[in-house]
Parts: sequence; C-alpha cells; structure tokens
Amino acid sequence: MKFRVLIGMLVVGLAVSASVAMGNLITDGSFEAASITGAWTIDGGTGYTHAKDWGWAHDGNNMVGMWWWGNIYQDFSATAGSGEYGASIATFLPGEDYASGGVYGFIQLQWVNSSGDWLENAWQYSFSSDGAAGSQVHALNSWIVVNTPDEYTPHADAAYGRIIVGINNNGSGGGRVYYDSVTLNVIPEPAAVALLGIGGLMAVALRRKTRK
Ligand SMILES: [Ca+2]
Repeated sequence: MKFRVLIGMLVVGLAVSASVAMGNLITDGSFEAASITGAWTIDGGTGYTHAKDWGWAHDGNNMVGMWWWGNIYQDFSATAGSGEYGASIATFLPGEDYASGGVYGFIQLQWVNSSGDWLENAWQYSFSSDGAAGSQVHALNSWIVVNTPDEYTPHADAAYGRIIVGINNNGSGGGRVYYDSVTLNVIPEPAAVALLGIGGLMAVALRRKTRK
C-alpha cells in the first residue's frame, strides 16, 4: 500500500514537472565564464566588453556591454512546431554613457532552418533612453528585466532557435547598453506531457501486475 502511494506521488510529480518550464536552455547566460566566446558568438560590431567585477552585474560578477553596433547570439535546439518558448533578459543603460540619439539595444528570439537561413523573429524588443527608432524608454542606472510577453512555438520549418542581444543605431548618437541574466525556457507540448503521464501509469500497472 505504501509502495502504491509512493508510485502515485511519483506519477503526479512527473506530470507536474513536465508541465512547467524546463531549466534555462542558454549556456552562460549570466556571462560568468572566463570568456563568453565558448557559449556565445560575437557577430560583428565595433565595440563590446566582457565586464568583470565592475560591482554592478545583475547576477554574479560579470556581464556584457556594447556600443555603436553589434550583437552576440546563441543557438538552442528546438523542434519545428513543438513546445512553447519564453525568454528573460536583464538590461542596463549606464548613466554616464547611455544609448541615445538613435542608438538602442535590441533583443530577438529567432527561428532558423536547417540551412542556417533566418525564418522569422518570434519576438523582438528594443530599448533606449529616449525611445529611438520606436524603442521602449528605459530608466538609467537600473537593471530592467525584459520578459517575453507570450510564449512562442518554433516555426514549422525551424531546425533550431537563436537568441540575440545587441545594439544598433540609425547613424547618429552614441552610448552603451549592458546585458546579464539571459534565460530561455521551454514548456513541452501537451502531447509530450500526456505521454509522460501515460508512461507513469503504465509503470504503475506493470508494477501491480508483477506484484500479483
Ligand atoms: Ca552575470
């Protein structure tokens, strides 16, 4: 009897854990590694810094900063048409040199096909001190965590996903943006959750059968 209760709890536990978001799919999303180039790809740009021990990282000791234009990105595995993805990124505009006058930070969640071709931006967000290029206005000298407003299912032709944080400008202005605490979570398909539940029930049935 006690054993059955235990199995029952296990099944419930499995179902619950499967219906909530899995752990962060981003490697070194907090930029704490000695070098960011192990996990992240630096894509062009004229200025970027791996800021270590500056005393104001969002988590841990390190973060990344960039100026003028450029971005870093990281790919993550995804299955076409399956699962729902959500992201969270900490952003910072430094008071002594903040993005303004046409310069803005941007974040994108993209789907890419097996040829490496961009398919679509599932989500994009931009921010600056003055609303440049339609960006959201962020306060200075304070970490502002940006969350996806929704969850996104991979494009029908997607082979993988890509998360990008960067800086852009419209040809004038200046300033910097910083990023830290990049997280990306996936909520499995309801079908996958149901399968896990069925698997658990089958395990219980099998166990009962073998005990008879
Ligand atoms: Ca950090």
